Amino acid sequence: MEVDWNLIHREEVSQVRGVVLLKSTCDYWNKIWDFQAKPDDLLISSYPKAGTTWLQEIVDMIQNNGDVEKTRRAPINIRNPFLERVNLSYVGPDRANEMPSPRILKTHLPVQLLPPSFWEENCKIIYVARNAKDNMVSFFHFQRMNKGLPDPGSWQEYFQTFLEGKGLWGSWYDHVKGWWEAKDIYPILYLFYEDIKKDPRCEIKKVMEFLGKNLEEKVLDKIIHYTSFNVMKKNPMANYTSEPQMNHSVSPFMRKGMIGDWKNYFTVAQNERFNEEYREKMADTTLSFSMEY
Ligand code: PPS
Repeated sequence: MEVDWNLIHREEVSQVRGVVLLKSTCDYWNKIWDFQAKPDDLLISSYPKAGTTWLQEIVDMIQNNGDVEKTRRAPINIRNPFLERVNLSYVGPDRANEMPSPRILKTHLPVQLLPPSFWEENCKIIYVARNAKDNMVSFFHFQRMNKGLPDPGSWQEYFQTFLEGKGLWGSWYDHVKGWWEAKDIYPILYLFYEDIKKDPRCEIKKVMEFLGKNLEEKVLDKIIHYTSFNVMKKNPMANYTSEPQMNHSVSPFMRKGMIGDWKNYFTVAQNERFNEEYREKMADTTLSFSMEY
């Protein structure tokens, strides 16, 4: 079907407790905050563009014991409702409420904005974090291609917005650090995009153990294969090609899937400025990232 891009409008933003979110999310905030989680819900959480879809596919493959046909039953955004996403045809909490348990849900909310029922029900949560530089580059391209999101402006403008923590879903620093602290209190498996990329077997095993699954090595081999970047890029149930507001000819959702692409975007001056701020903002945490392959 031919998409008329003029009919798709870039949304405005607003704020909840100082965090920039889509206006539709803010308008529905009470409903999102009151969302009732169930004890057997599994939540996949991340800052946007940190590897959410990758984790969603890994978890679904594990839950379906490596059965690829079952995993391809529906597009990924239908399989795993996006908690705080709301638009004309989609209300995250309603989608989740209509779904039978056990549910796998997705969120990009910073830890302080997670609906309290997830903590009350002691739900298992998998958080995936990605180094800030690659995360920023990926998000910039996503806002260019996703015509429902605000225009990111030029790379230089976007760089500034990101550093100031004024982009969508708020500050990357607050996000990754907040969830890092929460993992010491709640059942949270905290993973890194870079680790999954370097050693998918080891990281997928961690997810399996966290989910209480014990699958044979040959099933694990299959999961590694079907969740690899090149296979997921071609999988219409995982690559978001059925999402009308995304224009993949501007930049595909499955764009590069690599560590270190930031080197193709950061100028020397931007890199110096970034590194200086990074040192300051990460001085109060034990959390550390790899930005190189
Ligand atoms: S979203 O919209 O927030 O849910 O996006 P998210 O899925 O978090 O992030 C998209 C980026 O993850 C890359 N990706 C992968 N990388 C490696 N392997 C696999 N299997 C994989 N699947 C998705 C995707 O390409 C985006 O990163 P960039 O750097 O833009 O390519």
